[in-house]
Amino acid sequence: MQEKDFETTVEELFESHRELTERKNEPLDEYNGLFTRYRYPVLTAGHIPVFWKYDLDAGRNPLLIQRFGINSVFNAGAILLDGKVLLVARVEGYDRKSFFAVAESSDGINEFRFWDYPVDMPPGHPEETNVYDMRLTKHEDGWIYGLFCAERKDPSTPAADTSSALAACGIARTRDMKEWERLPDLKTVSAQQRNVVLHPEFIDGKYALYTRPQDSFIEAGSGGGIGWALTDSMLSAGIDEEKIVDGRVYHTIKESKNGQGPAPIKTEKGWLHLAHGVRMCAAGLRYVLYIFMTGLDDPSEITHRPAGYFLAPEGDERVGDVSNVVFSNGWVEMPDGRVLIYYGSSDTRTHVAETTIYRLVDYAVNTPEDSLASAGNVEILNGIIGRNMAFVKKRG
Ligand code: M1P
Repeated sequence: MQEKDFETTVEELFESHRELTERKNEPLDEYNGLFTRYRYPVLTAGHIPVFWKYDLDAGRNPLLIQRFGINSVFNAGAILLDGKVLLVARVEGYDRKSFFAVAESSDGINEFRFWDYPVDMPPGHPEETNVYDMRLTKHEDGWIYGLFCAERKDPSTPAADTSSALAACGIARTRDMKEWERLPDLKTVSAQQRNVVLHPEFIDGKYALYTRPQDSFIEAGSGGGIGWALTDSMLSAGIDEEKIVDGRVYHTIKESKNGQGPAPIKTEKGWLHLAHGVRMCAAGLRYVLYIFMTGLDDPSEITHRPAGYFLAPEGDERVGDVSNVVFSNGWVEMPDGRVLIYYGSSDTRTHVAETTIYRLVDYAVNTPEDSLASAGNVEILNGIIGRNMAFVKKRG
């Protein structure tokens, strides 16, 4: 490549990156009363700065070859800080390793831009291989905590087994999202943990965690479900007991496994929770998002369980590295009552959906529960139809 070509290509790369990050997002005109999807993902591999991927020195990289490929940007933790929405994205390289990187937007919908450097997160264990899916919690103790999955090769398996992994809950804290202090991983009696989330308030003077105990890396096994546990300290967090607050249920959207999404949001009617549910089908695992509400007095007690899913993969969202998946570990309550839900689709990209606290609470409180059988659900449906018939007849 000639030097002129090198410079031209560099300029083109920066220009197409600028066009992508500055593209105005548009709400989609599809009504369901629950949320509004947006046309474009807010973060993709294309949003990664050019200067992360290429060595931009013509002497060192005369062929302008990409030196650090990024495969996907998904499953982002979210926080509103100093008027900006910050996403801590799971960025996965061509090398299959994930790391965290902060992207910032003024309105939470448009123009997310990555900070110059990814998060500098020290490993919590010498063998730690992969970290992902950070949940951010502004805790009443004044710190912002990031809890995430920290994964390494399962030491109990033979060396020839190069796919069995061990998942633990990594913990870090920060005040400004820039300097992170890595704390010891959560000590737990369960064999593995993923999807652990810190509750924002103290409960009986202790830190409260939503957990997801599991027997093995993929399968929930005899564990599974969203658990609840208390720990005295986050500096050496440990739990002896977990109670399952939202278990797996036969023939539902969470029959294979489930997990708490972001930290719950406090409302007048209770704590609002977003979670993912997983079921098995001929196409493999299908991940959807659902909502539930827990009590203000006892955030480990479910008070409302609207039936089925809240948001499921649609259209382009259905296809990616791990197809048929939506996953959320970040949402933000805006000062005007809007809630911006960030969700990854098919382990590839990050989207936003917009709703309000008011709608989410109405949905949680007034949507019928699953009766857990076809006949019972038809009875529920007949009730809705019956109550609507006078209106339908009058309308003609
Ligand atoms: O591949 C789908 C999801 O699988 C895992 O979620 P869970 O622990 O509930 O099975 C995570 O690896 C998640 O990041 C991923 O999106």
